[in-house]
Amino acid sequence: GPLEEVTLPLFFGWFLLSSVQEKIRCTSMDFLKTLDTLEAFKKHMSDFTGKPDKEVDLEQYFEAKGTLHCTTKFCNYGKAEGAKEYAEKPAVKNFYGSIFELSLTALFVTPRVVGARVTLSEEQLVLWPDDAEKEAESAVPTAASLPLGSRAHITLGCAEGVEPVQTGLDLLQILALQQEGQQGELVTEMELGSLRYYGEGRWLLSLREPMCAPACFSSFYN
Ligand code: 2AM
Repeated sequence: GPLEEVTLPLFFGWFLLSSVQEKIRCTSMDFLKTLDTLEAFKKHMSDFTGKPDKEVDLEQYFEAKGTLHCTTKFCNYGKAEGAKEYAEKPAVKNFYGSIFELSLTALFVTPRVVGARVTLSEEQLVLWPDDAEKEAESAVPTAASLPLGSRAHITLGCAEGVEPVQTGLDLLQILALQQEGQQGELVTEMELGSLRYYGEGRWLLSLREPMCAPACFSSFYN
């Protein structure tokens, strides 16, 4: 027959329903707008521009990348390690097409990306690959010692020339600093929550009220 082999997707993940996508994009834009006006941010602007006195417009700096989603397993059409094993997991088959409520607990900005941290529930962790954090070891040496699901995030935008895979790595880097006992510099209490600076252009806003985002567990082919 024509379909001798089932092709694996580019990736599996939770795809946010369109109603909530707009809300999150707005919240993220508002956050960037506010961050841009803070004296504390201006003080560290060269993290983004590479030059001391150059201004940056954060709303223009990042480019949105397609439908908002939280990747569980990047399969690269079967070329990625463990792709087939993941696709064959009973939980992946059973929950395929199901709606989940993701909890967004923080927003973060670096000179490379802007993203939202997703805190996964016990049930959602069943769909999380065991080695997702470990795979980031070359970029974040202590990543494997972070709790399962630490890498879970939604990429909201990337700086020019930056690939979205960077968002999870930058999140892990901040969480690794926290694990080492660096709590960051508390910059300000914003309406959305507390903003901390972790150096080298890394900003994390812990949300006072997590944002709830309904999302469909599915896969993406291009
Ligand atoms: P993201 O999950 O951080 O947005 C297609 O490229 C999707 O798969 C993107 O959403 C991207 O990043 C994610 N992705 C790309 N390469 C990856 C990798 N090596 N590991 C994990 N996720 C990856």
